Amino acid sequence: MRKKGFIFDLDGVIVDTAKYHFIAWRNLANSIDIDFTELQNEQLKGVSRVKSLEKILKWGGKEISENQFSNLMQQKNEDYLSHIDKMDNQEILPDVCKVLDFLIKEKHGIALGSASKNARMILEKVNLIHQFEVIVDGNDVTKGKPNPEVFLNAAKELNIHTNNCIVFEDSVAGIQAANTANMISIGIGDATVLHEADYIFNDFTEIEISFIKELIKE
Ligand code: B16
Ligand code: MG
Repeated sequence: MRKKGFIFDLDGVIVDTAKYHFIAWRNLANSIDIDFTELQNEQLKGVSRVKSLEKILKWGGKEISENQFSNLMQQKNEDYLSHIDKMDNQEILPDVCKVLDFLIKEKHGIALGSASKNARMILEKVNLIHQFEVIVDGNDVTKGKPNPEVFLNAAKELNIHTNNCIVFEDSVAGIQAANTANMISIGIGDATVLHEADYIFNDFTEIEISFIKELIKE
């Protein structure tokens, strides 16, 4: 059996921080008289902080100075971090640890591949930081998903060929990034949204260890 590399996205795969992003982006948008809906929040999944604010300003038809832009970015992140600060391991999504523990026991490579610049802090909060051999996050890349940079860097650091890497992702941009990187893509979420993925599950409770064993055999 060849060692495989399993790369996990963070937000929406390991924890549901999308709800905190939503509150913080809505507060920020409303503070500059822009409406912000849950549907719009969906479109920000996997998208970097800068690109997210650019989209919100475009939706609201607003143009602002560079200085205001960086102040708003900071405002949003401070609001978001006030929620992150209260997180603990109860927020790890169901059965994520079942899969992680199995992969660690079988000695496969485990990496995080997230667009978030707060990824390390969140992993610490939920007490999973030591489970990850490699962490590549928003601080380590120059191009966001759907560019495959984050996953390619993770594979490189794991020292495992891209063909032997498997990505768990909840965003369309992330699935496209994994596919472009020639990795197996596993969508976590709505099948109609994530139809480009090689496999799709609603959540980790649907992923049997027998499925993982089959993947490892390939
Ligand atoms: P931050 P992921 C992404 O994380 C989120 O899905 C996305 O909504 C967020 O804007 C992005 O991280 C940046 O996050 O503001 O914490 O740097 O899904 O790639 O783990
Ligand atoms: Mg995500």
